[in-house]
Amino acid sequence: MNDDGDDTPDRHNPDDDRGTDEDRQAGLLLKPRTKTKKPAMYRVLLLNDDYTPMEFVVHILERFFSKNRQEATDIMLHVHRRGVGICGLFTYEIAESKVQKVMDFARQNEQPLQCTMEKE
Ligand code: TYC
Repeated sequence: MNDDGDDTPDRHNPDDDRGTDEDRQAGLLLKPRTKTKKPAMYRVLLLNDDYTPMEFVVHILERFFSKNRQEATDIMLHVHRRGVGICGLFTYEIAESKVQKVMDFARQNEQPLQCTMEKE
């Protein structure tokens, strides 16, 4: 609430820096915005199958997701037992690129491994 009793920006009061709608549209908002929007994040997932060798999946996790041998083995075994597991959380473009690279690599090596992404 400002001094004149209503709740609208008061252009005559120097302490009221909220600006009018016209000011905002003209880019004249005096208070700098501190909020920066966080990008939407996407989980990259590996799916289990009965054919892809465990060692191949561990290699994928090391090569494309920078996991160490222990982390890669844990994720691979999780996928093997539960059917699906998370390789990492990325922005849309990075997630899309990871999925493409994994699918290309699996195809080149004639493995049926499936990699996909979903919004966090
Ligand atoms: N289930 C596979 C096997 O027994 C191993 C495997 C794990 C395959 C994870 C895919 O995303 C996967 N050889």
